[in-house]
Parts: sequence; structure tokens; C-alpha cells
Amino acid sequence: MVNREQVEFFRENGFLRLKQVYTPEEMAAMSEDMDYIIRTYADWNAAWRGPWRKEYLKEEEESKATLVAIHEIQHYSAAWARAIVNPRLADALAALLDSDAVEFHHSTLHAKPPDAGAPFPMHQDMPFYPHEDGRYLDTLVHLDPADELSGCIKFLAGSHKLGPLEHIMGPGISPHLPTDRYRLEDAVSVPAQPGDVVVFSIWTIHGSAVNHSGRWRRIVRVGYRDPHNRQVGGQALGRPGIIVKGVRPKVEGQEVDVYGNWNPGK
Ligand SMILES: O=C(O)CCC(=O)C(=O)O
Repeated sequence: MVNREQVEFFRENGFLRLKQVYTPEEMAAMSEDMDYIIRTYADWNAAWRGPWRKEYLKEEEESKATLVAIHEIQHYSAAWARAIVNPRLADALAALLDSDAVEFHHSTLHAKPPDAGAPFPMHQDMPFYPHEDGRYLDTLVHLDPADELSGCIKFLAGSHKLGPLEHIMGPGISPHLPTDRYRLEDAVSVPAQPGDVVVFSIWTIHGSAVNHSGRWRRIVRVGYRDPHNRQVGGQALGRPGIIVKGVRPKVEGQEVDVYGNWNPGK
């Protein structure tokens, strides 16, 4: 799934688009199930908040900016449970992580509705689920065409080399980087088609603009790590994930008990 050139591109830039990881048949089932999940379970009030919004949204866009989100899609759909353990993707991630084993960590839907899909400020994903080191990859599984008009993902090329950065945070403020130093305008757009997966490092700075198109832009972020990389806080802390490639290595202080839980009683 990935060749040497792609691995080198990823190491240099901190992101990589993998074309057509999923077949049209897999995508049809994933898309149909996602529409059901959005109608039935998702949070329609999930747009990120904070002072950065005045830089990203015009006055007339502010009140209608909407993000539909939900976590752990595999709890709702068999098509998505299969998508997460896809061996083609797992092989690619193992090559990018340079690891024999890959562990699934979490999944999160970010759906931008037509004409009103909310933007994301420039940030790393590290503050949301901090890990001890950089051996963590986020993947964006694309359900719809994502382009400039619909608010595709944008990356600051090479920014993963900066390592973990301090983010602006606070009550009611989504973690983000200072808007004057880290600008969406300086980022590289990565448009993608349904079935494509865009991979990036937990340290790569990224964001996206408003969906100005008349169509949905649905993306599911799925996080994977080298099982040696210990989580120290945030989303999905305290639970072992499915091993999608290889076998779980022994990691001191992070033993899984016979019931499948981390470190009982610790
Ligand atoms: O969906 C997007 O446009 C951005 C998502 C994002 O920033 C993230 O998942 O961390």
C-alpha cells in the first residue's frame, strides 16, 4: 500500500494521502451506515469554540456554523468495525510507524453540513489524547469529496518536526494554536475522494475552513499507535485498543490483564 517514496514523503512532511484504501462496495455500506448514525445518534452542536472563530468565520457565518460529531463509530456499525481493522490500511500504517504492531485507539466523526460546515483552527491532535512520544498516526477516512470549497484538510508541511506544542486552552475553548503564528493560509490543502485516507502525525499542525459547498463533507478520524507509545491523558484513556497489525508487545507498566483491561487496580 505504501512505497519507499511515500514513506519518505510522510517523514518529511508529516502527512500522506493514501488513494482508494476502501472499495466502492465498502464505501457504500460505510456511507449508508454513517447517514443512519448522523440521523440517530450524533451531536449536531459540536462546532469548536474559542476566540479564533472571529478570524475564521464571517459575521453572517458565525451563527450557522455547524459540526456534526460522534465518537467510536465502530460501536454503531459493522461496516465501520470492519473498516477500522482493514489490513491494507494496517500494513500502510505499520510501514509509516516503522513498527511490527499497530493498535487502534479511537474514532471520531467530523461532518460538515452543506453551506454551514464549521471550520477547525490550526492545532495538533496531541492535546486531545497526549501520548509519551510521536509514534501515533491519525487517519482521515473520506466519505465525500473534500476540496477547497467544501473545507478539505490542510497541513503545515513539516510541522510534525516541531514536536508537541503548547496550545491555547480553557473552559469552552477548543485547543488551538495562536492564529497569528500558525495560519490556515500557509497550509497545504489535501483534497481527497471517497475511499481515500489521509494520514498524519499526532504532531502535524492542521486545520480546515468553512464548508461553502452545497454538499456534505463527512470525514471520520481514526487514531492508531505503536503499542509501545503510552497515552498520558485525554480521549479514550485507560483502555487497550484492538491490535490491527501484528501482536501486542509486552510494555512495562501497561500490561493487559486476562479480562482485557489495563493494569487492574492501578
Ligand atoms: O475535519 C476537519 O476538517 C479537521 C479535523 C481535525 O482537525 C481533527 O480531526 O483533528
